Amino acid sequence: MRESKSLLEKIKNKQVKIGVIGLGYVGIPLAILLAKKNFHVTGFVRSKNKKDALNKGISYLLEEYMNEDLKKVIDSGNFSAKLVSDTALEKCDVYIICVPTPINEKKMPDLSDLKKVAKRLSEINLRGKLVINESTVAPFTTRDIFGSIGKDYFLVCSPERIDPGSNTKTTENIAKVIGGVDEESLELGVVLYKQILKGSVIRVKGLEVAEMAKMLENTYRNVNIALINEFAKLADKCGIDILDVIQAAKTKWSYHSHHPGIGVGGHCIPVDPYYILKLAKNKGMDMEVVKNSLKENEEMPEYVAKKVLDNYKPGMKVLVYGITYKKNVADLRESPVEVFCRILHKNQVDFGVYDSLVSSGQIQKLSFKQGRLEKVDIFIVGTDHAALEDDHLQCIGKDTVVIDGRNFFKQKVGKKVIGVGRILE
Ligand code: SAJ
Repeated sequence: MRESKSLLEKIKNKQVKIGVIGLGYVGIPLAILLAKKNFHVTGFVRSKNKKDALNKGISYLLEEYMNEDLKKVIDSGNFSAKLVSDTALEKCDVYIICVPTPINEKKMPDLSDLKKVAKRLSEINLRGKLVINESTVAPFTTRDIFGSIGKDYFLVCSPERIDPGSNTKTTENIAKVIGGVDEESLELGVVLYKQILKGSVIRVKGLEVAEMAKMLENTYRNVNIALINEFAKLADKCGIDILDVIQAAKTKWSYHSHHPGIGVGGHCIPVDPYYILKLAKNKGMDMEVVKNSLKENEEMPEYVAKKVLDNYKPGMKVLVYGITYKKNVADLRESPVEVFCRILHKNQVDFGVYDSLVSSGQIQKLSFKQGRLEKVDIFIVGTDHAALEDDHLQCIGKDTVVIDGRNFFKQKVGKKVIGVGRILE
């Protein structure tokens, strides 16, 4: 019969050994936070290169600030990285799983990383230990994959809520939802998170409520972005400035504003709704609103590309400024701007790509040309990085047509600014 008292004591007096499995955008900030709060943390990764980089204080996440923090916790002796195959995994008392849950080319959930972790954990004695799933999954997945991998252990689901690129919404200060397979598991998880989070820790009834809450949060965002994209298309047809409309609508207490743009990227918002669609299908139900919203957002790169084609003539100089999925973030995953560039390529548009957060090697790896900050005939905003404020001055002349995929420009620049749901001329 399992008992949670000794583990609870060890968590309270920070004697537990914590294993964070999966060191990426979620795992690294979490491991650093735990180590900063004087927990003993081992980060477990699959690749030797990542392990060695982490132990040298290189977070390989491109966000510089992470490296300093990493070096500090390594020097403190509270953090080190090991291979997930290392026997050190068996010495942990708490496992926090932060591996990716992407979709495959058929837009179906890919749970292979989670299943590999479950298999690895099933090889060790989990008695009296706590397993926490932070990876984003649909309801019933945590139970299906981690519910029977050993005897007499505790199981919790607390979906990550990272906001990459934000220095206000950090791992430490966001509210965190947590559900347990039973009361004892939940209590252990709540006590642990309360030791490290300044934000509130929200107990919910069971693993599935926590899983579905995460699905709802991100599907809500996808649907609302789709709604404003659809309104922007209508605004284009009506000659109404969508930003004026949003400013006006924002004065209503129940309106939560989103902005139209070239598309929806990242490893959360365009991905997570496919997980809930799969569950709905398994339950014999279609979710038309969710399906149509995904489609609406996925069509935005094409919608903006058409604006380029309407203004492009062979021989023109064209620059795509910014190719990552979101402003001030160096991540290319699911970037709609990459999709947009492929469409330009397919239509024989000759263009260069410039993104101060992306190396020319990465741009060439995408088989695009490295662009330069110079006067061009067509200047396209793919990602509205902060540097655009200054960089655009080197690129936009009086005859430059600007295709503003992020509605960055609030005043007319160049010959005219063609936005998404607005035109400045
Ligand atoms: N986007 C729009 N219009 C909007 C908001 C976003 O087109 O009004 C686009 C962005 O350019 C980007 C994509 O959608 O391509 C996703 O944007 P995001 O701000 O949601 O960026 P993420 O993926 O970093 O979202 C994260 C998510 N965090 C987690 O999943 C844990 C998301 O849930 C958060 O809502 C979001 O941060 C946030 O709040 O900033």
